[in-house]
Amino acid sequence: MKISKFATSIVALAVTSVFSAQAADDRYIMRVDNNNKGVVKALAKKLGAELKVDGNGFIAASFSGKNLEQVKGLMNNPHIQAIEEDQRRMPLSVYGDDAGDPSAMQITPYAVYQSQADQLTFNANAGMKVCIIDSGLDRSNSDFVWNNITGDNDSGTGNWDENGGPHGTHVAGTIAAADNNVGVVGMAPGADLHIIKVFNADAWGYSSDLAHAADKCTAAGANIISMSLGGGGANSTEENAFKAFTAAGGLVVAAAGNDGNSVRSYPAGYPTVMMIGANDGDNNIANFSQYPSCTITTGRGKKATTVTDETVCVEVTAGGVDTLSTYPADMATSASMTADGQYFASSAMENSGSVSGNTYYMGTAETTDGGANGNICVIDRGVISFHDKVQNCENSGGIGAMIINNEAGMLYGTLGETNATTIPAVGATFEDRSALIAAATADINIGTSDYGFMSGTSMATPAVSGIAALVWSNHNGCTGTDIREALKATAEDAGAAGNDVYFGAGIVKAKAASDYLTANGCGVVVEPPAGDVSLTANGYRAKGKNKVDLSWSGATTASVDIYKNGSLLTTTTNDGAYTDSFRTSGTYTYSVCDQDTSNCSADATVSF
Ligand SMILES: [Ca+2]
Ligand SMILES: [Ca+2]
Repeated sequence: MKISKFATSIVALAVTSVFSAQAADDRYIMRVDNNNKGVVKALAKKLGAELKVDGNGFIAASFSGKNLEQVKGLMNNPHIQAIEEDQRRMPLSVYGDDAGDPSAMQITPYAVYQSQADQLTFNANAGMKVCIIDSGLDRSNSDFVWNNITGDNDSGTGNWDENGGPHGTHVAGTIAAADNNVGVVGMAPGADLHIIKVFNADAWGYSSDLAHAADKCTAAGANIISMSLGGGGANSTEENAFKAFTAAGGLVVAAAGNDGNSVRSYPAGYPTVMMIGANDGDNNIANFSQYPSCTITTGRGKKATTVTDETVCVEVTAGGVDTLSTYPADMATSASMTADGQYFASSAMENSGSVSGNTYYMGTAETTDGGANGNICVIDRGVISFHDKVQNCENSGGIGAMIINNEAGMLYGTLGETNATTIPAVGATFEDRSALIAAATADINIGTSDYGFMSGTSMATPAVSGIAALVWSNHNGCTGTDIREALKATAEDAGAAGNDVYFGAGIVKAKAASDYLTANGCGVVVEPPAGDVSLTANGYRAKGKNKVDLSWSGATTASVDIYKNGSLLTTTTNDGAYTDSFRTSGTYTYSVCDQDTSNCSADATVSF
């Protein structure tokens, strides 16, 4: 089996900010046929309105000091189909990165806040060590406590502290970037790391590499193995390596995969490995996060049996969309932008450089405009290409350009394949539009950086590994399985109510998990929530009879109810096994339930 790194995108973009622009008041939307828009626009202007948006089938304008009824009275025109208030729309991000430039200050990524990692202190004396199997950790990044980091060289991939692409360095920063005054901060800042490089620029390895790597993690004394990688197909040698690591008290964490489908990836799909999905800053699932079912079917056709097992699907999620972390030096492209001295979110479009100056609002920049000379052009998206807008700015003497989105969110774009422009150009969010247009001065900076963004379950996985190290460092008498159970027991439910295939138990919460262990101690046998009884049914013939061996786990009552084809077959001791015996042929469906409850296993079916 080939194993691949999981990263959906290496996004070269900016320092994200959470400033929200103040929407202009007294704004109204008028619906009007495009054919008659000119008449209505002229009338509005004549009445002192300021045109805000010239849309398809509508215009938006501000009428200073006028309420809706007054505007309806003024704009009493047969071409206008409707007039309504232009409601404010604010950015909805629940969690955001700090605003700022990570080369100049320390930025806390949103996932740290979302997972409560900022509410718990990493205990460096507990000796927690995370073994990262990836593409190496590049020594050129200074945001690590390098004395706490070891690694293994591999003849096939080269030195562990030289990058085989930025992936492994990004992953390592999410776990353990130092809490200093620069860059980012990891979930378990400064934690001991052991780096095993199994990928290089070709970006894949094999199951045998992982089995061998797991042994190296053990030899290095690691508590946690973190794998932002995977591929199709189970492999018993590989599975046994992770089983042994877990049995010895460790925790193994791996990515669900980024294909946005229900395929089960390995190693994440092995029961001893904790599978991690990715969510965004708004507690939504990432559209790329894989969601395999929690059931396993064995046997074929009539002999097929199905078992529910919550360790073969996503167990928890963490932030993994637009995750800011460490890069090998200068390997990331970044943009930063300020307006009137405050940081605003931006994305790098094209052309490196650093400019500062006065701003000039160019509208949609469809022609050159002498007002832009010597200034930074503030431009609305729409009508013509990004490239032509920047070209018109530059041809007008403009020194830099910001193009503002015309729909919610950040404008990510490039200037096309034949870029004839040279001035730095960035994208900006629609939410910041008013503030950016109102600003008198701006700075735009596009350059290389030691910090950048990636998205993937690869980014959520080290977040959980780091959170596990953080929680575990405060409860170091626990086993890895105790930590895994505590993270699941205290995850915040998201998506569909209760456990679901996208989120598993939900979004991990470090403080809640630590409090849970403080309250309950290690070694707590977690009572499975409803629906967690698992059942296998094995059918065979013996002594002229059809026999079905049922075996189950997860039931919590002293006796269990066994149902056959929807009817109660028997109530028997909860000892995990029962054999049914009969002579008739046909298809038989079994389930096992906590006695007198509806907490039941999934159906298991046998045919004779
Ligand atoms: Ca730092
Ligand atoms: Ca849920």
